[in-house]
Amino acid sequence: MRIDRVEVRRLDMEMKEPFETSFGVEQRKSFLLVRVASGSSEGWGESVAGDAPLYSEETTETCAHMLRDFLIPALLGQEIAHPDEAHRLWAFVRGNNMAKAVLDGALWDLYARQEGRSLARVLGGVKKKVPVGISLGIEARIEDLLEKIALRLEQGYRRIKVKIKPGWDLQVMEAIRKRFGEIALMADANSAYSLSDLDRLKALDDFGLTMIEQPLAYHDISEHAKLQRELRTPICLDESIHSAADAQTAIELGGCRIINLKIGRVGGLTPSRQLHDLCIRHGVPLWCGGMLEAGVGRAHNVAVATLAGFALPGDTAASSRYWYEDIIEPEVTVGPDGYITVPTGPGLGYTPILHRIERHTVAREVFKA
Ligand code: OSB
Ligand code: MG
Repeated sequence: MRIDRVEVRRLDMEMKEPFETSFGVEQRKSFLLVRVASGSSEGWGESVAGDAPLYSEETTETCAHMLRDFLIPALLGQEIAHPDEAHRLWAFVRGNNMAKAVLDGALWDLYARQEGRSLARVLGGVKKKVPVGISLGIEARIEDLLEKIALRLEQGYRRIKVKIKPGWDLQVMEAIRKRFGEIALMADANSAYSLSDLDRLKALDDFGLTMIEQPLAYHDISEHAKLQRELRTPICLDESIHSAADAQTAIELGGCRIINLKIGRVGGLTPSRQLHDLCIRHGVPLWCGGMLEAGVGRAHNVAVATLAGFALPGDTAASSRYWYEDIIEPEVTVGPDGYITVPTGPGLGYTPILHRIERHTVAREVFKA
């Protein structure tokens, strides 16, 4: 496939409710939507960076810059047989994984559509449906969080993840266990702790969490290894893992027992598969993380979660949890059993709806070979 044309749109969408983590509150999402074209075929990708560098160094604006000035020029007019080959064209660009992942995702969708197969299939996915959990933000009062948990359990979500930070942790877990008993429960700290909080972190062991996600610094692996030796609760790394090589380091040092894979954070579906295969070899379970994606990004997450190593429910909740109206048809829905049925149509298997995309578009650029 020769890439003839790339369209980059910037969208701005309002979320149904604010989402608060230890690093900030989000209620709007500004992100990039990319459409690549080869002849009469096209493919779609979505960026996951935030407006500010709170989760990672990248932002929507740095992604736009990398795409415009480096990644798209390197790709346009090139003949590639498979999306993996695009990564060779981009090898000169250090880091900027979220920018690379937008184009990678669009190329994989395009490739799958040209093959007439679903993205899940061309990736090597083995599941027809994927289990889903939900990530719940910090609330003003514990009672508000408990009500949200009750609603989501009723809807079928198969595990509850709660955002924590010092002071919004032990009492919250205690209240959840008291009201809901032995539900599958985990906590995500987004780097809100340090090793000086060891006693507090050890106290979390009493709540039988399936894991604690990224308790320490966003760039750290070695202190997580020290902490893991002190905890019974498995540590899951999110922010610290940018590649299969990082995963290898973390596994060798004992910095985690579980890995949250986010396609954007590792630079796309090609590197996601490398990381996945490494985790399979080491027997380390993966699950698919989320970045509050709109439909295109969500569809990529559903596809990757069909790979065999994704052994735990992902943060791939239904479109309606985030959006008044998603930009794809059908929307992503979660059944009462807490599973998403993976679409079987070509490519993403969900159709981007142009007039809705248009309504949220605030800027648009087209690049031609
Ligand atoms: O740390 O997993 C995270 C959202 C934005 C940034 C980071 C994270 C999250 C979530 C929400 O936990 C996952 C989702 O529902 O998309
Ligand atoms: Mg996380």
